[in-house]
Amino acid sequence: MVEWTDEERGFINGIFAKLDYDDIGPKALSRCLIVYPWTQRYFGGFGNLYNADAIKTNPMIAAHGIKVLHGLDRAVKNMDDIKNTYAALSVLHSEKLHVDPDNFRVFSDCLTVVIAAKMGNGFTADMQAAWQKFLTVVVSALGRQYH
Ligand code: HNI
Repeated sequence: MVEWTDEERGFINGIFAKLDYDDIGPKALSRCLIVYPWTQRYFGGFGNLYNADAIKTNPMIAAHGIKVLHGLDRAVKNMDDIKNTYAALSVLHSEKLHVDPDNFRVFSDCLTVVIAAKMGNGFTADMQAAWQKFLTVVVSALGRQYH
């Protein structure tokens, strides 16, 4: 089981408290689709992904980015049991959506880049350390039902 210090909990809650889902969600997902174009294959039904501008202005991608960030809420609210919290979501991504679990890491890196850009110098190394740990646990939990 993952242990969290009070400081780590404080950093993670602090980042989420300031997170503008409607801004960061679309930016993180569109960045993922642009930087790692193979991730576009899962969004074939999402309309125009023809180039970076099309991806950044695609309302379905924006909406989905917000949805994914709200998916992270569940982890913040259940920090001591992230594994079980994501059991069903892991099954969904594995068995129904067939998302390669490597992509969870790729997306989480994009999310970190977008948050760092937004927070600037406020995103300290200690904060990033807690944040990377949080995302590592999330990525691992989402990948757990793959076999
Ligand atoms: Ni993901 C649907 C959460 C990463 C592709 N995803 C969801 C839903 C949530 C969610 C919540 C909605 C489920 C439902 O309808 O019941 N996804 C998350 C989280 C992460 C993540 C928390 C990582 C932090 N998903 C990814 C990645 C990809 C991905 C990296 C592909 C590259 N997800 C999808 C697709 C769907 C999806 C595709 C279905 C979309 C749709 O509406 O058809």
